[in-house]
Amino acid sequence: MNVPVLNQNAPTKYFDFDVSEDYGAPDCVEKVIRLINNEWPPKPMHVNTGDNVVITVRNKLFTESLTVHIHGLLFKGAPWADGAPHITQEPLPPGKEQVLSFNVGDQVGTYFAHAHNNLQELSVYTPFIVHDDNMEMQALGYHDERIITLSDNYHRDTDALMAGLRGPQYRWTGDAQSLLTNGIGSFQGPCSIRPDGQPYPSSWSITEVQPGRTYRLRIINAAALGYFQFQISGHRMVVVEADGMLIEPFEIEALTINSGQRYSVLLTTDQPPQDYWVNHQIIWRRTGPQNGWSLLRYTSANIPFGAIPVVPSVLPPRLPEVPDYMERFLLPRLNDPRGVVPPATRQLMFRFRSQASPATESRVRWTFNERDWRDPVNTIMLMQKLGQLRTPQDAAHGQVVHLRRGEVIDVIMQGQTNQMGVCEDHPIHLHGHGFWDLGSGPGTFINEQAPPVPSVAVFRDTTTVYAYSNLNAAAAAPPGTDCGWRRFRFVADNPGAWLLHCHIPAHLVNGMAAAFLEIPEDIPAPPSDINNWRPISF
Ligand SMILES: [Cu+2]
Repeated sequence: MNVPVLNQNAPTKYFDFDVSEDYGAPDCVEKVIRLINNEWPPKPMHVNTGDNVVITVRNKLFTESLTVHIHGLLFKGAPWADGAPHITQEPLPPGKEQVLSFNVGDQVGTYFAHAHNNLQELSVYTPFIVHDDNMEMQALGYHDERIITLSDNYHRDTDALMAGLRGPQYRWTGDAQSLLTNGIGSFQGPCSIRPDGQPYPSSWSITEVQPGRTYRLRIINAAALGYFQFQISGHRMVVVEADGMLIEPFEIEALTINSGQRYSVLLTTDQPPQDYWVNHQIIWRRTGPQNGWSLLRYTSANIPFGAIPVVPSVLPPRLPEVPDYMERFLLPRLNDPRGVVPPATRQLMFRFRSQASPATESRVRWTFNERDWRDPVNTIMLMQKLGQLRTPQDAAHGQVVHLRRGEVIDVIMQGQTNQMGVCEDHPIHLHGHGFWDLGSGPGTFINEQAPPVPSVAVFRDTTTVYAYSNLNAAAAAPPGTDCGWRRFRFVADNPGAWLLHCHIPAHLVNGMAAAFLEIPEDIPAPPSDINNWRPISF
């Protein structure tokens, strides 16, 4: 096995990542679910900064190919471990195993692993936490930590949803049926009884805390569609981390978090010992499930075993949907050099919208600069290595942009109305990089009229292009009308091929992506097993 990316002087953490399928009921309604290492909810993955990580991915699904991506990790020196399908590898077929090897470098914070092929990330995800010998614990003054993964759940299987999105008839996925916390939830009240008479194990996730302490809650949005407002009754939160970067702390009553984003908040358990409802609800969309409940339980509360809590009849009041509700507070910590924004050397504009295409194809495609991403016939990076990729554009139907070492790339994401003339919000994620998130605005981005670029900015990997106007309204503008824009900036310093895409999987599979082919001459040789996976039996 060729694993050149590991640091001989660092400890190595080994993980199995077996993905299989079974029947289960994450929200009390039975359906086909995917398991990680035979479990749902799966166990979080914990490593330390500087660790080597070796993950053996085994595809024990019956029909679907698989890739595993760790969202937010940079994979420096190990771009082949990124798990972007058809970009850094061909998807792993059923009955095969693959080893992902990389070093986490100096990254610290809250990340998550998820499957990345087709719509698999709807059902395969688990936290990936990078610890740092309690340095952040001491700096921030908390006693312990808890993970809260927010997601959504469709009763229809991902295969059926995929057929709708990519089949000639085009059927939008629609809203999820339930909102989950740490992989479980409740569609309509407590769980009913299984056909064999046993109760389903899920209803509401319970986060147990002791009184009189300060906890770091690592909050991950792994949803397919939901931009969430998250809050805990009776408690305020102090936000301290955004996508792995410590930020200047600020106190807030409710957090807003888009798909793919992570925040840490500090929570002080200074209230009377009892159960407190925790809620996440969908914002920036007019429809969707309203059952995003879980519990914060003080261990001293003496809740009788088996007691069934009564869900509040009303949701917490919805915040005003303004883009800068939280973003105006997001600033890097003073003296953190990572927050200093360098001048750009090159600007790239990505206009994106959805378009109806002829009925002989998938009827709706999302395009970046009029090009929709379709799976290239072979991996972009591998083709580059083999000398088969003469120009980046050879590889794909979509857009591949070549980046040279040291370029400072100013990216403008210009959102436009969809095929129905409606503006939507889109979480935008870049692989292989963090970026300085430089703000957003309504309408059309014009350089001369854009707000000045701040001298310091939060450095993260997932941001939002807001709808700004016309939110889910009846069509009021022709398709392709500018809705709003987002600006971010990054340095081309990580040789590899990196996906830039919408983190709504249903948009991604309909083409909403482009790729950067970055410093291709310095991309390391591929692992010896690339696209030649070892068989397993299961
Ligand atoms: Cu989108």
